[in-house]
Amino acid sequence: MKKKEFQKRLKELQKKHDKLINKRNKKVVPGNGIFHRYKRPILTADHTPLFWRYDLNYKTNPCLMERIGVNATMNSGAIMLNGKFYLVVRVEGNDRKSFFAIAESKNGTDRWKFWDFPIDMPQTDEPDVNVYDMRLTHHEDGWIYGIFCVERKDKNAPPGDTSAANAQAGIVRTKDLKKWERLPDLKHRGEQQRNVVLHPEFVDGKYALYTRPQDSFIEAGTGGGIGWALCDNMEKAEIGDEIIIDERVYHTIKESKNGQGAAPIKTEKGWLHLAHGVRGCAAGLRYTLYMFMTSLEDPAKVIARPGGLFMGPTGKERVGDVSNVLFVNGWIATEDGRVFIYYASSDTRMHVATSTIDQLVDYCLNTPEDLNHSHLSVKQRTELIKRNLKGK
Ligand code: M1P
Repeated sequence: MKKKEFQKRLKELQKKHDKLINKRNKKVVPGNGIFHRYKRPILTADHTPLFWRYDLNYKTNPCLMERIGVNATMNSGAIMLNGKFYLVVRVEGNDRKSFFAIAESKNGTDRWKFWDFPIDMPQTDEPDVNVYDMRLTHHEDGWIYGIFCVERKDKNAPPGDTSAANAQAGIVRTKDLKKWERLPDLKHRGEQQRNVVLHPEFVDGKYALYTRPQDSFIEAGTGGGIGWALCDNMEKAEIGDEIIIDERVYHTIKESKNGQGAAPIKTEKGWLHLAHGVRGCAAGLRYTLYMFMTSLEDPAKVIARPGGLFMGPTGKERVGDVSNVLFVNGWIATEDGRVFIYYASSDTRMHVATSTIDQLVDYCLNTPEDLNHSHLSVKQRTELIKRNLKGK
């Protein structure tokens, strides 16, 4: 390619990228009264800076090729700091390695921009092969903790098995999202651990963790359910028995497995929890989001279980690298009572949905529970229909 052509193509790429990252987003109305989706995804692989992907030097890249491609931007932790919205995005390169990068926005719904450099994650003695799905918790001890999945090859895999993996909970902390201190991985009694989330307050003077014990990398097996365990110290985090506070249940949206989404949000009526539930079907695993609420006095005690899914993949969200998946590991509650839910679709892109504390509390306290039988579901629905058609 001639230098002139190179420069022309670069200008075109830059123009297209600027246009994309400066697009405004629009609420999809009228919505379902519980939350609003938005028209556009907030982050896609194309939102990552051109200088992450292209070598912009004519001498070393005369064809202006993408040298290190990005495949997906997904499952992101979220936090508000000094009035700005931040996501710790799981960015996946074309090499299938995920890493974390910060994106920020002033209004939480559009014009998200990545910081120039991804997070340079400090390593433990046993280097991570892959890292993903960081949950951020601004703890009352003053630190912002990030707990994420660290994946390494399963040491016990038989020879020739190149896919068996072991998942553990990696831990970092920061004050400003810039300087990250790596702490030892969580020690626990089980085989594998994913979807670990730190509760924002001390409970009985201890740190409290939501866990997801599982027997193998994909299957929950005899494990599974959202667990709860206390821990003395985050610098050498170790837990004993995990009490299951939200179990898997036959013929529900969380039949195969489930996992806590982000740190719960404190309200006057209790802690709001957002989680993912998984069921198997002919198309593979289907991931949807659901909510529950726990007691202010005892955050491990579930006080409301709205039945069924809160949000499931629809339209374009249904298709991607791992189709039929919605996943969440970040949400932000603002001081004025708004809630920004950052969810990923099909392991490919990030979206936002907005709601309010009042709406989500109403949803949790007034949505009937799943009674686990069709005839009881019909009874619930018939009561609603009768109330609505009174007088007809
Ligand atoms: O591919 C869907 C999701 O699969 C896993 O979820 P879980 O921990 O519940 O098994 C995770 O790898 C998650 O990142 C991914 O989105």
